[in-house]
Amino acid sequence: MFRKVLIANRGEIAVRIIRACRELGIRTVAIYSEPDIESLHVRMADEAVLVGPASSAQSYLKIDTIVAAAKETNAEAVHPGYGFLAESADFARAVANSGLTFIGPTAEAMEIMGSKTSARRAAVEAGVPIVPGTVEPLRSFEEASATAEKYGFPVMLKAAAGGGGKGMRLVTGSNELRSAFETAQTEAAAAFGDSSLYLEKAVERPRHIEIQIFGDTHGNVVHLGERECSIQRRHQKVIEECPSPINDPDLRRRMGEEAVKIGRAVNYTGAGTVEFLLADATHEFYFLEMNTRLQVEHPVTELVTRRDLVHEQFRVASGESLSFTQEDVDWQGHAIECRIYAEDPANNFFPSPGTITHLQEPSGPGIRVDSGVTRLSEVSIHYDPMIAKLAVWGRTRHEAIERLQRALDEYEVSGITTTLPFFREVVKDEEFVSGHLDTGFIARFNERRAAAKVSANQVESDLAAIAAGLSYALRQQRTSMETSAQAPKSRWKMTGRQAGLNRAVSTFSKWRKS
Ligand code: MV4
Repeated sequence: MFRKVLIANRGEIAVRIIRACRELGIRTVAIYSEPDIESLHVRMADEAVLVGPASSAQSYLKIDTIVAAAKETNAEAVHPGYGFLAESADFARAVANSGLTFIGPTAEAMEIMGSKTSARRAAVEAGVPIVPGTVEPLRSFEEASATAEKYGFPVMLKAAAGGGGKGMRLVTGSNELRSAFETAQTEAAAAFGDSSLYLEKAVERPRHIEIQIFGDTHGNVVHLGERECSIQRRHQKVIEECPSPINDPDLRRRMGEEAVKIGRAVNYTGAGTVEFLLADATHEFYFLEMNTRLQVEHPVTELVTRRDLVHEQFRVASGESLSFTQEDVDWQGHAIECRIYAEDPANNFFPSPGTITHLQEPSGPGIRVDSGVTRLSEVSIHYDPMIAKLAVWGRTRHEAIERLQRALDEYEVSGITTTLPFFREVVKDEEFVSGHLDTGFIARFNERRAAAKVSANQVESDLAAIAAGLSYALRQQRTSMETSAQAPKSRWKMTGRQAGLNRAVSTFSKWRKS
């Protein structure tokens, strides 16, 4: 096993990796940018090296500086986490060429999966189903048009160098194809420096289901089951679960076997994720792409399989065999993860940077919080706004949802705005609770929420009318008390009536303020 490892990342994932190193007796080197000097991952590591100013391009993405930091501190290996340089074949090569171990697959495997068309070719060669469409980049609009007619609309245009939905266009008819082709090309060129596109038949109401795989250097490739990631907002995952609410062991076995075939085809080592689209109506599934890294949502797999994926990454990177076989893997209970972002759900999820002035994280039975922040942490606009992940485990999906509701109610963050209030609504949503998820969930949820707001406004304006009526009645009462000489008994009655009206008006104003 390694004696010392450099972690080429920040935030919650750097903290997660440091925790695994502690357990394995590995010394840790953190890297940090200037504003991150007091951050949690720096405080937790044994050593830390400044790699540059705030901008990622000048700090967390500087390959030469990071490799030099690893050499200077006598680290033996580099863990890239996710994001930043995690899927850069150039980085993996630079690490290997300086005599260090890259915690991940080979640069070759990363390159094959980095290009979506070459990944599709690898899947076809391995005998894994892909979404019907082209496996070579389209050479012209005419070719795109002929292929679209062949497969039939609706079709998807996607960037060959893309992934994660960038440069992607849904085309529902031939009249839209030319402009979609041109804008997708322009977007792909701007985002990836490569304008090539490919085309797929569009899958309707797809579910995004991915399989966790693991390979070692002794030829073993296994899978750890699926994660349901259909709840996404602008191609960003929001909630992930294991197992999928479909919870079909036979489907899991078949998808797992296809994912392992992909892994074997590229001699995959370490943790990887094979993404599939699953057609809601037929439960047919198709290979979409492969992520050659540890993923954000790995905790739900860890909770249900009771295995530590980061430990396993270190084992296989140091040349040991996987600590378990396919037959050893089993799945117990249900886990759900929410990504807590420093974003304002009431303002179109706009980033909400600032200082965390108060923080109370949930705990207790079945709760796991992977956090990158503490009280007084600065949430900067320079980096991903995800500050923590809340993952829960229950024996059933129902129990997991109850725990999640409880944990979300316990969670307190002040100083910045977070997506916590949004999750508190999602976990009570009937469609979410039903588990019948697809990638259109968030759009439908937002519509339901907007409609609920309209009816809440209606109640408010009705009550405002009642309050106006009460005030009027109160004034009338006062006027008549002041002007008429009443018998003592009826005066007493009127004073009581007035007190009642006063109470009603005050209750209403309090309600309006809350
Ligand atoms: C699709 C699709 C339907 N048909 N491909 C979006 C991100 C990228 N990884 C692939 N994506 C999709 N590809 C075909 N042929 C629908 C999506 C899609 C989607 C997929 C997963 C999760 C959320 C999504 C939201 C919109 C569209």
